[in-house]
Amino acid sequence: QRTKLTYESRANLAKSAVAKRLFNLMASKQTNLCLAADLTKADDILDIADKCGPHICLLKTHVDFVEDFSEGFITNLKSLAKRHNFLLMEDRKFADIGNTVSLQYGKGIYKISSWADLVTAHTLPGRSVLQGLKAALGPGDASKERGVFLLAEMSASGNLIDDKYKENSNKIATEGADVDFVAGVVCQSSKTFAFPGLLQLTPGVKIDESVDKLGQQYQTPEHVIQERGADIGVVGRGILQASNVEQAAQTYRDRLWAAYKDRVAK
Ligand code: 6AU
Repeated sequence: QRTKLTYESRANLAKSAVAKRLFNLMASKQTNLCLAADLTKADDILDIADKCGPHICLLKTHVDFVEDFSEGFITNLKSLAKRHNFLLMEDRKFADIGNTVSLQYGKGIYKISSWADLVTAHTLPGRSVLQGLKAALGPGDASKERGVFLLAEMSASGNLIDDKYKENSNKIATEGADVDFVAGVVCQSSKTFAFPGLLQLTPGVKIDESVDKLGQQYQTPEHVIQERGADIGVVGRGILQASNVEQAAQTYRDRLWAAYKDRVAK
């Protein structure tokens, strides 16, 4: 069973080089916390990345709502990622035809492919979403340094994803020529896929609140790791809105990690 294996052992099973890197980083740094840095000012993101950097394996961005986005912001973000040893994920949720996602990934103001180790994509368009993203990286072995997390489930109440969609998303993630480009799956349950070389990224993690006003549904760190099978827990407002963000990051890190240690020990 996937959830019983350690991150170190799963690194060896990963087909994506970035997934391998992330599994090993998590194991050596002892953290399975992803910070959703959902802030609108570049300096605020850099500040929180610096404060929480020692506690996270992954920093997740939504660059399309950063009001003062610049190349300098990316340069600084990359140097923080290097200093504190975490990877960068742009949560772009690509969902268009191959040609369009290729342009959205590689071009425009954000040039996402030039800096984001990982991106998210919906499986709605089918396999061509992976082919399109790969095409933006040009010839050569694109999947060595870049990877994709496919959305197979969502945390929003009333979302339209059904069992058939999940099953087909799982097939795209585990079968075919582009599996070396898939680092993991964004989902809510360990039943969504079985392959241990993929990482399960689960958002909707908060210690004290079960919903927000716009449809988000939360579970505790222990619940997502032990009952839902998450490998990485994504925390946004649980940390961002704390009076001491560093301390909050430490708390989420400790609880997510302890839940993982418990899971593999049992
Ligand atoms: O902890 P929060 O609710 O403040 O933030 C959750 C973060 C946000 C969402 O865009 C994202 O997780 N998210 C995703 C992802 C990661 O793709 C999928 C999903 O189903 N639910 C969700 O909240 O940045």
